[in-house]
Amino acid sequence: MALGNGLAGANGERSSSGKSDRLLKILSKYEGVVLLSHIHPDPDSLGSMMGLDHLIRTKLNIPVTLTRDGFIGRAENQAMVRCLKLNLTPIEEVDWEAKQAVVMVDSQPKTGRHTIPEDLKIHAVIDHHETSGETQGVPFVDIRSSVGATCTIVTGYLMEQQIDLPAELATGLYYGIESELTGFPREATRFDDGAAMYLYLDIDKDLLAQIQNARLPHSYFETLIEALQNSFTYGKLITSWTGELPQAELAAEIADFLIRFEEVEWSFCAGIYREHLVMSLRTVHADGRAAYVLQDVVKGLGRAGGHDRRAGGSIPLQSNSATALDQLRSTLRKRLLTALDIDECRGQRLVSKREQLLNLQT
Ligand SMILES: [Mn+2]
Repeated sequence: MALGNGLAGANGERSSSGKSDRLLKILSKYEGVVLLSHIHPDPDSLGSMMGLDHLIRTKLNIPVTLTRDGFIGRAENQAMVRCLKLNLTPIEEVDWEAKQAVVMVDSQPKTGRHTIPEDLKIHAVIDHHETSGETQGVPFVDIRSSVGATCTIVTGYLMEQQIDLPAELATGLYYGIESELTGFPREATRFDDGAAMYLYLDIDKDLLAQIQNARLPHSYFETLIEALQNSFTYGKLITSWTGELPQAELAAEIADFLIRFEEVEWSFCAGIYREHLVMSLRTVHADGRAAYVLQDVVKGLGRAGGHDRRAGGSIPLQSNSATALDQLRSTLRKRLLTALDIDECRGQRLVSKREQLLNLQT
């Protein structure tokens, strides 16, 4: 099928099964495989692990362990795990044996996004992030930053190997791609669309709808109103500050929501999660280099990474005091304004205090 060749050639390669053949050859020397993804796995990580699990078990018939680093908080992601019956081993419970190969998906080593042992040997890295990690000495590396989702790359492997996809797997891979490609401008290539099309007929549409429309907890609405009440615009930028986040991924959801505000080009949201300030940055610009902007903003304080339109980061909090937190926020705000070339100015509330009070009285 032409689509298969297109996907396999995403990296300019001519051979239609080169990458997956090489990956399988490397993994075949081991008795089992452990699949890792970044902390707080998202649908792209989960779908990629599902796809590789199926690929490895079908072709090599060796046991595969899917892992979970940190918690999965986002309702849709929890629904994905539940509806698609994913069996995830908490990363701290993994027995690191030399006989097992370790495959990292949707992230790269030494990017501060994992809680694995420092010296753990990684045998393969499959990713699409713009910001790079350390892959020296890793036997198999397939990083394509132009591709919209890691699930697209993994779907390509399954197509190359001509493996039938159970409905739950097709659903997982499809949702992984879909969730990475939302937003405008789309960060996608024809390979992403080709993979999505290839998967589409095999998806369980009811399961997909259940995941997309996952029921939301009370804390979601509380945090949302807190974020809206603490949103400020500075010219083309909107910032939003929340206190404790009920789950780490909420900062990203709020930044995604605020970037649709017609008066801004950049949105930033930060909240506290487990002694860290968790941040998300979004832009409407296709070539916005958001990941590098956020890396500049957190320089010397924490870590960040991501893509052109979307970036995430975190800063370990030294102290819980309100003053220290205020100071950190003010530093980040100043750095953001500088990085985005916005003159120092007073932020305008998205919803004025007067309106907030009036709303309470009605
Ligand atoms: Mn991804």
